[in-house]
Parts: sequence; C-alpha cells; structure tokens
Amino acid sequence: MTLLDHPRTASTPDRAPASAAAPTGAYPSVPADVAAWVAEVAELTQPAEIHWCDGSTRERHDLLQLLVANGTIEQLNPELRPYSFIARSHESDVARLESRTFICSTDRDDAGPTNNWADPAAMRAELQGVFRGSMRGRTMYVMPFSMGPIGSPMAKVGVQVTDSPYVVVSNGTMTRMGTDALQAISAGADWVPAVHSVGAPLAAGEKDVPWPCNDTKYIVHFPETREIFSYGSAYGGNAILAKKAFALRIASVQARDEGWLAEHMLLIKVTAPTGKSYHLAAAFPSACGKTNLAMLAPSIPGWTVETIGDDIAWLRIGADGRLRAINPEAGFFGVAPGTSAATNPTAIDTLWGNTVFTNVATTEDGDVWWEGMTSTPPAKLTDWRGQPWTPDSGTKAAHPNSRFTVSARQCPSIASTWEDPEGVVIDAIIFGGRRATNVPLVVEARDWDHGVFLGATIASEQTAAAEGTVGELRRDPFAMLPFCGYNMGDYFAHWLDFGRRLRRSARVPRVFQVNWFRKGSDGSFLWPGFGDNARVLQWMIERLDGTACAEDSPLGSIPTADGLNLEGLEMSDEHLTELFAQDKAALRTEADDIEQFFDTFGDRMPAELRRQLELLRGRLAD
Ligand code: OXD
Ligand code: MN
Repeated sequence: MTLLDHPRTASTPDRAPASAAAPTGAYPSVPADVAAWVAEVAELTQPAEIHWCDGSTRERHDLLQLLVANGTIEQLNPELRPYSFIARSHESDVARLESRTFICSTDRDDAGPTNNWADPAAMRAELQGVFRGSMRGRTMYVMPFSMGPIGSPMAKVGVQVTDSPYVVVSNGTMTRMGTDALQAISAGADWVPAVHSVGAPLAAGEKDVPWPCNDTKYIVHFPETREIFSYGSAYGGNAILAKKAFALRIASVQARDEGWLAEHMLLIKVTAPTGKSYHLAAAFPSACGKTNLAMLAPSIPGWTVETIGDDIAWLRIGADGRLRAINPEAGFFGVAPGTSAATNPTAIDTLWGNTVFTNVATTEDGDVWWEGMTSTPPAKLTDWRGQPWTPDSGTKAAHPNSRFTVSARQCPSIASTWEDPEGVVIDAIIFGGRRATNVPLVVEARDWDHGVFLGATIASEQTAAAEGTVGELRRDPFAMLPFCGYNMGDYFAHWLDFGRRLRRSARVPRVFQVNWFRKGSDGSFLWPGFGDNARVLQWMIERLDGTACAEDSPLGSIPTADGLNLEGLEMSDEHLTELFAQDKAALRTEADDIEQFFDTFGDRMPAELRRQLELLRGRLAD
C-alpha cells in the first residue's frame, strides 16, 4: 500500500512502523497507526531525518536558532522587541493560493461551484509524483496537535508532518502542539493527517536558501477521508495546515456530518456597564478587521470587550441546548499593516515580544514597521524584500499581507474563559464585509433564516490575503468562500437545518449584518470604525435585552434615528443618513447579482434562500 494511492483507513493498528520513523529518547510511545503513517510518508518523501516534536520551549528555541542560522529569520533588537524575529519569504510565496487549493471529493458536485475540484484518484497519482523524494536532504518534523483545548469535547486532533522548521515554529504558536496532543491520539481520538513539504529537496552538500519553496504549489484536501496535502509553499494558511485546511475546510465537512458548525469567525465577550456579559461570533472575509474587532478597545465608557478568538470558531449545540463556541486556535496569525496604537492598541501590546513577524519592514535599530503603524514612516527602513527603503521609494515597505504570529495567551484582553472546554454561550452572530456602497452600517435579521440569507449573500472587496485583484467585489458567503470543504449549497442547507435544531433548544441567537467600510459621496469612509464599532455592539446588545427598538427596512431592522449611541462622536445627520441609506434601484441590481450567484448552485441551492431573495425583492419593489 502506498501513501497516496489509497486513503488512510480509520485505524491500522497492526502495521508496524518502519524503524527509521520511530521516535527515540524520552518521547512517549506513538500509536501504531500514527507511526505507520509517518513511515509511509517518509518512504515516499525520503527525508534525511525525522524529528518528533514534543512542543517544548527548548525545542522551539532550538528551531528558532536553526532558522537564524539558515537565514530564514533574523532576531530583532531584544531591547526593543524581546525574543522576536522577522522572516522574509520568497517573493512568490506571500499569500494563500486559492487557485492551487483543491477539494477532491469523489463526486464533483460535492465540492460545488466555489471550489477547485480534482478527481481524487488522479490527484493521488499526481501527488505521488510530486511528493516523491520532496524532503530529500531535509528533516521531516512530526507535529501532533490539538485544535481546541486538549480534553475539550469540542476539540479535534491531527498530525502534520513538514520539512519546514519555520512551519513548526508557526504551528507551535497557532495550535496546542506536542506530546499532550499525541496522548489525546493515544487515548483514541480520531486524527486528521496532514503532509506538508516545501518541495525543495537538497542534494548532498547543496547549500539551502533562506526561504525554500517551489514554483508549483498544491493545497489539497480529501474531505471524505479527512486528509490534507500541501506542497511548495511555506506561507500562512498554505502551510500551517491546522488552520484553514483543517479547522475550516476539513472541519466544515466533519461539522456537516456531525451536526455542528466550523466557521471563519472571531469570538468576543462584551460586558455592558450593567456588568452583564454577552458572547458574539462574527464572520468577516480575510483582512477585513477580524483581529481589530476581536481586540476592540471600546470608545464608549463602561463597556469592555474581551478576546476569545480572532479567526476561527467551532460552534455546537451544548448539552444545555444553548449554542456554544470555542476558538480552536492557540495564537493569532494577524495582518500587520494598519495595526497601530490608534487602530488596535491591544494588538500592539500583544506584540511586545515573543513574536515572529513575516514580511514586515525593519527599522535601523532592529525593530519592525509596517504601513499604518505610525502616521509618518521612519526615514530609513529595510523593506520586506530586504532592500533599503525610504518614504520616496514609491513601494510598500511591508508586504500588504505581512503578518505577526503570536500566542493568544499574550493578549492583554484575552478572556479568562477563552479555553473553557465547554465553549462560551453565543448570544448573537454577526456577518460583515468590506462594502463601499449598498450595505448599511448595521441591520438585524428578521429571524434565523433571514440571517442565513444575510450570511449567504456577503460580498466583499478583495484584500491582499489571497492572490487576486485587490478591491474587486466578490461574493464571499459566510466569509467561507475559500474555506468551505464541500458544496456551499449544502452548507447553506446545513445552516438552515442547524437553525431548526436550535429553535427546538433553549434560545436561537440573533443575527446581524455590519459594514464598517461604507463610503460617502465624497469617497471617504462614513464611519470611524475601530473603537467606535462598540457603539454598534451596544445597539445589538440592547436589541438582545429588548431595550432598543428598531425600524423596519428592506434589508432588515435598523436603529431608529436616536437608536445608536453617538455621544462624543462627531457625526453629521447627513453622514448618518448615508450610513443607513438603501437605494432601491441599486439594491434591485444587487438582488439580480445574488440570483445569478444562487443559480451557480443549481438544485443544491436551498429553496428557503430563494424565497428570502423573493421576499427581499418584494420589499424593494416601488
Ligand atoms: C487568514 C485568512 O490568514 O483568512 O486568517 O487569510
Ligand atoms: Mn482568516
């Protein structure tokens, strides 16, 4: 049996591991199926050595030193940024590659029109060739990891192998990685296998490059057998496979089959001046400010926001019938540009040290800088490519998708409940996108099904988080377009069905849609955003408590004229009107666009969402 010709069977306990793949020393005993799989991968990829990661601080330190020696990272000035590092990637390896991301379901329709489908058998054969010998001359690291607190009934485990020490360090921050996760596997947890190679084998004596990668890239998912293979890239979601590949693409399929939700959502705890707390989950496309909202410092007195997660949420109906959520990650892989003491002071405080930055610029005194960090850039920098840079260079000093990787534990606003194994109770769900026009600052859905319609119709202007033309408007339903591991028509049906199950339980959360990015007729943003977004959260919470009334509008319920707390904010009546304006003609055109989008799902499109579209059209009729 070869690795790629056959799917991994659920358990292969009687297959003995090849001795080369067995861990040595004090490493705990490895379940036979994990050892057998590692041996198979090693046989195919031919690494020079195998290292079983224990997840210890010592191991991380040694890897960081190795990365410094390899020239992949440089240590920043320890007096300014203790124990922190800058990595500069290869210029071609700077973002998620959606065009090279594949969902290989047996039936093409199970991947649906929003995914790149490839025939599983053909892809297995192709990958067999691609991975053959791909780790030659390198060490293969084996990383057992848990998504979610170890031992949580909502957590899931996986094992990723990689030939990139940079990816090990990243995964060590983003997941609970090491022997504790391996023990969860030994105790019988079903695990997801993930193979990653940078695709740059080294011949004997060949000198390595600082950022090994390959021009040919693959990020491949076999949803039916829950397997992940990634080749050629070491950047972010392409390589930290626990994140987008597992916690969203594979987990969304597991969630469909097991009756829960795996979502591209931040999680926050909001406490009102009354002392009462609420938990909100919010879905926004990549690089639309999820980390900023997750770490919000409210501009309104008496309100606090605490962070539970900034990118991914797993939601389930708990034993008490309430909707509960965990953040499966253990760190933040946040977009650096635009992060400043004004826009996200909590992130700035989080990044005081112990942080790996990738593709930001560096200052003469060995610290980091990116566009938006300060209003005036330093006179001299080294840019993300490692070249001298001045404000006259006419280029960005930091790559627009440059990132920081830091432990969630380091975040001053992290909620004490962020690792609650049972998850937190969700009171409301928010959907948002980056829209210059059409979409008001906030609307409340009429009910769950209308909320699903709002989620299914999110559109957003493309950002630098993935390849593509920045600024172009694209439908990004539930902010899951690049992350749903199956047919999105079925995914919408799953959400509708989930609501029906919630209705039978204690309480259905309320659903809202927001748009912080609306522009006025003069082309400037109408809403200040950032800390002032707390004003919108306040309205939502008053709606939950039944203390704020709302006005009906074609798109949903909106605040009454005096509904939003605007105290201390300079906002002209004209701007406020523009923020909520609903131009029926423009919205009718948008409804046509939604219909076209829905049509792409053919008979997989749930009738209820078509009905919601007709209801909207009815409300938009003159
Ligand atoms: C991310 C993304 O990195 O969504 O979180 O691209
Ligand atoms: Mn994301």
